[in-house]
Amino acid sequence: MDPRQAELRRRLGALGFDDVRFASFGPSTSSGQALRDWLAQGLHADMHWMERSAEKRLDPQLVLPGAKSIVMLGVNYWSPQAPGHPAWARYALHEDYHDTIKPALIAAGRAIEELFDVSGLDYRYYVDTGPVLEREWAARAGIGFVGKNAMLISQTHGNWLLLAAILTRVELAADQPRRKQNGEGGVGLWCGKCTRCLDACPTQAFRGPGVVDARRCISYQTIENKGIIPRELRAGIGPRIFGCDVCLEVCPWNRFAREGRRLLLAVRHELTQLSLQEILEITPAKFAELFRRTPIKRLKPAGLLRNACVVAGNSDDRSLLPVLVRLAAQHESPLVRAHAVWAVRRLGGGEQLAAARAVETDASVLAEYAESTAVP
Ligand code: B12
Ligand code: SF4
Ligand code: SF4
Repeated sequence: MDPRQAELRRRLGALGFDDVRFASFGPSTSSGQALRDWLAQGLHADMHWMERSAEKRLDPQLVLPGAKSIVMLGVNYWSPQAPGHPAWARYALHEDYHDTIKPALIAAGRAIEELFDVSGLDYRYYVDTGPVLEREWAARAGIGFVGKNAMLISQTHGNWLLLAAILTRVELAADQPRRKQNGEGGVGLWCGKCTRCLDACPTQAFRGPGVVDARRCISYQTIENKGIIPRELRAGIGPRIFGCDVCLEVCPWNRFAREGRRLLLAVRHELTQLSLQEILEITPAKFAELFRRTPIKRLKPAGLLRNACVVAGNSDDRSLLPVLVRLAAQHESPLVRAHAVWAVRRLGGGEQLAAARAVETDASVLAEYAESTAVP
């Protein structure tokens, strides 16, 4: 291998990336059909940006004309810290990784410029939000394989890798994908007969191995969806207030996971100490203070309260009724009121709600109240 490429790998590792591998843009052997089918079936819910960027996701030349290679990077975020109750997705218990990984991507770009004598126009980097099929390319570069849970699973870090990508016009030697000796690849390559993730999904979001119906996925519903969470999914959400790790946690490949160096992450594990009561009582000022710089801030207070109401409704904890009734009757957001009404009904607080209805003025809340009598 070109010594400059070996030096690039070394420097990227030193910057904090826990896995660094390369793939080439040859003639496509992509499972791009999987993305087309996923979109055609509407499994992307209202993430219309996935449709708009589909052609770019399928053809890196549309993202960076003349691109020859892609550098795929993994950042390990495993820690033994329990996700807490209410349960937060593990990645959310950090400052927003888009922000904390970006400076290292900028430094990585500089390293490419310096080592290969190219300019800033000869590469583009992304973490999560770019039009790049990150799991596909990570698998092709050999960071791991795509499990039946759709995750890129690393044989050294388990399910706990965040991914980033640098497309470049520099020609880099490709690393080998991890294939079986007979050359077999594809989704579920090292899953064998295991179906734990498919069976454990609380809302039956898998259409098949590797295929997630975002409309049924708790991660989508609690993070991306800005509106009402469908009633039939609320019970399955259980204690999960932001994101979902169920299909990751159950995977036996996590036995290889080790704590990461966290050079590119800023841990916020203290968030697991927040009780549901505290969250239900949160003010906008407290929300801003607690969730500053975390991915949770994107939800805004009303989104978090919506999720907290669902979790409260699933909690069996009747001591939450007074705060829920208050939210149902008085919160300024109809979204919050609607989910609070559902939670109160589910905890058997119909009478208290009826008493508070005197101050309900919003038609959508009244409709919700009527519908809520049919708790699944
Ligand atoms: C949209 C999106 C979502 C959506 C849709 C999820 C999904 N399964 O597609 C929602 C909001 C539900 C979501 C949830 C989560 N996400 Co997300 N998400 C993305 C995003 C932006 C695009 C994914 C995408 O293109 N989906 C479309 C499908 C068709 O593509 P795909 O899943 O990547 O599958 C490819 C291959 O696996 C293969 N393939 C898939 N199915 C099949 C079937 C067959 C038969 C074949 C042959 C091939 C094949 O082909 C596909 C296309 O090349 C990526 C970032 C990015 N730019 O890639 C992050 C990303 C995938 N998410 C990530 C994470 C961490 C999560 C969550 C764990 C967050 C959480 N804790 O709540 C969950 C996990 C849910 C799950 N099991 O997938 C990480 C995953 C890291 C990893 N190690 O895999 C990514 C890469 C972000 C990042 N930069 O780290 N996510
Ligand atoms: S993230 Fe949760 S809801 Fe989504 S597919 Fe995995 S287990 Fe199911
Ligand atoms: S839980 Fe089992 S089936 Fe699912 S990804 Fe892990 S090994 Fe594969």
